[in-house]
Amino acid sequence: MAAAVCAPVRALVWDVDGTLAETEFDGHRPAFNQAFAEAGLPWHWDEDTYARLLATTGGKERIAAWWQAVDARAAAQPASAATVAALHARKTLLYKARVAAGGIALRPGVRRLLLDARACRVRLAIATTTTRANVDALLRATLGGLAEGLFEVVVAGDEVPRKKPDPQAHLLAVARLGLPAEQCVALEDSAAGVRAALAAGLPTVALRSCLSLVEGFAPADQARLLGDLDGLGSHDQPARGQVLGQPWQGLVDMAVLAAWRQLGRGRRPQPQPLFSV
Ligand code: XBP
Ligand code: MG
Repeated sequence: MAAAVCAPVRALVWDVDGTLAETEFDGHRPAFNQAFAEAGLPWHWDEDTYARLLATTGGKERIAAWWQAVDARAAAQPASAATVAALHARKTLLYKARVAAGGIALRPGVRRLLLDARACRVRLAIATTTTRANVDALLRATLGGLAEGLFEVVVAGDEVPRKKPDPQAHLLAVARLGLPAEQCVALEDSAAGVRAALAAGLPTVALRSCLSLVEGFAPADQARLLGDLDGLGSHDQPARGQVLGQPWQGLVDMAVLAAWRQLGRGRRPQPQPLFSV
């Protein structure tokens, strides 16, 4: 594809969990549970519980919020932060091993769109609340050698003081790209991710995941989305949903994203200022 066709979009800013791959319920959740079991804790997060807990973004924050809910007195002890950190470190190792063993695949169409973006010289970035080591493990396991240098900018985990739905991760990704937010497109699956990307001023396409099917989006956020789809689509299963409020189905590629950007120019989300680093 000629780069000029994609000109209105100069970068894609990808979320990881739920967007690149369905990692939450069969990747992160069992890793948390195994870390709890190994530590002798009677904690177990079933899918419904985990779906609720995902409202707290970040694994350490999620463990701390759970502990606070089940035993506020113990969670308030000075040693609790170290316990959370140790549980989370173990969980990260378990998650990476699960991913390296091939337990998680990219969502349909992700590889195709990454390759299309590269062919169009559209730059690639990541803005995620997950730990950086998890991102590297997922990219290595699913993309192999192609992962090398594919994403020019990766903002992950604790690199920003406040995680999604705060826009800091997206704002930092865009600042590192050195591009105006309106020349990028964010791809997100969760309510928190959509809220964050829109608040950073990024035209945003929601790719609904297992999580967003459960939680949905706030109507005010949904109304500001460029697209709200069930995925990127594949040749045997086109994506379905809405684009700029109209029903749409097809394959999401760079030409399609660029055309949506042209059409959606009047609906630009307003960015918030970047925190000082
Ligand atoms: C999703 C998250 C992450 C993972 C756990 O991130 O909220 O916290 O559930 O990762 P995103 P860590 O959708 O932004 O990729 O345990 O490494 O924090
Ligand atoms: Mg996500």
